[in-house]
Amino acid sequence: MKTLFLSLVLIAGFAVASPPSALAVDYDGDGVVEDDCLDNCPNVANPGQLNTDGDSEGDACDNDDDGDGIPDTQDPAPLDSSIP
Ligand SMILES: [Ca+2]
Ligand SMILES: [Ca+2]
Ligand SMILES: [Ca+2]
Ligand SMILES: [Ca+2]
Repeated sequence: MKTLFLSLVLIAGFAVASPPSALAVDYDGDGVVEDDCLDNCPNVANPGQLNTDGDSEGDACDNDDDGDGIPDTQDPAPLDSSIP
């Protein structure tokens, strides 16, 4: 019986001592972890996380930075939605 108790204590102690299962991953190496969608461009290194239009994608991977519906490649002012 004492052995069983000791085993339970050891198991409980190990569970507490183990690191949290949620690993902080940073695939693009910009210092912003991808967990919980903290990195607004998980595949593009953008340490500043600049996001002009405030949507879910940072400027580094958003093909419409100002959110006016005109893609950056065709937008005369890609960072100003007031200029169509
Ligand atoms: Ca990252
Ligand atoms: Ca990133
Ligand atoms: Ca954006
Ligand atoms: Ca645009």
